[in-house]
Amino acid sequence: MINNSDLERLKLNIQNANHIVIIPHLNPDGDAMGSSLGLYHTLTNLGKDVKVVTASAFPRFLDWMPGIDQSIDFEASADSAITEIEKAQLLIFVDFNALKRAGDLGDILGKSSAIKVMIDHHPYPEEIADIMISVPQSSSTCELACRVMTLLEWNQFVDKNAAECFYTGIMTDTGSLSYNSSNPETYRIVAGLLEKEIDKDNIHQLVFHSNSFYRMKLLGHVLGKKLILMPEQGAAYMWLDEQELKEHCFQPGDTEGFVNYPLGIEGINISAFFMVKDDKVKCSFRSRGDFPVNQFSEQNFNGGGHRNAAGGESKLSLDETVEKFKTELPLFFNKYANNEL
Ligand SMILES: [Mn+2]
Repeated sequence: MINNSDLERLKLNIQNANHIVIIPHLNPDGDAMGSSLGLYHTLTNLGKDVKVVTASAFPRFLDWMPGIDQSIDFEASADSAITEIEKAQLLIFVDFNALKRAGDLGDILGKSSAIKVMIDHHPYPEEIADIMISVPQSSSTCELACRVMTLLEWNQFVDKNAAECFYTGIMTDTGSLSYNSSNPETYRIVAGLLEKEIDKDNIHQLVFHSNSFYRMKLLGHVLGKKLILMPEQGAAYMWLDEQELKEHCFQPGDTEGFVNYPLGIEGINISAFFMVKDDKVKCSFRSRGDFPVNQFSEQNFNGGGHRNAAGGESKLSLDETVEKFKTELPLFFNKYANNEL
């Protein structure tokens, strides 16, 4: 729920701030970049000096987004990222609700004396901001951010650029409105964005049909050679090591969405994907129905997220991480099946 006093404080604090920095989560996806840039355009139109600072690079399939070339990547340009954060009177965290989700930027954000706002739709928020707008029922942070702009009566500042960005996050977080999107309110927001004359078919094309040759080959490789089923749990898992990524000229974002493919197999309702990232193993989990991958990830892989979509990480080797999954999933699944969670 969004309460009125939070909205009033948000409005006042935005009105009073000149420099505003918006921060999405680490390894930003369509919803994280969409909500960052949607707010960036909207608040810029309101006359504010706004910057988007990311904790790590955005994926290639989003490089068409209006304004994305103005965002500052902390990993690539730490100094200018820190300068912007220091200059900010207001920080807006979007699409995450725990500072660890901002990676190495988390500490810097935690220590900042700026007023902090969080706009997010993940469950179990930590108290990381002065103004917390947390609505786990929302399909996406983009939907929520858009609703907030309307409630603040700033809809006229949501221009076509902002609308394209907001639409992108709703589209990517709901699999093009195929899941997590049964609330009529989502469509009212989409209708409002279409009224801004966005070309939604083109956005779909840009995001989903602009694979690089290498990404397509990598997808073929992982499905062909690295997909294992666990029929008793209705689960499947896949993994990629550093060598395989290198051989396919890996770029950030290339493995985005891979974890969803096994759910297309009859009888598979749980999917996991593991890959090496820096000195850790990045874990992604998906499910259909009520199997809570967020709880599973929280208990075993230092992660969390939504019931049907969660992330995590492991400091074990890739092989050990996969072994851990093979051991822990059946144990957790039994508890789930016996209603013992
Ligand atoms: Mn999201």
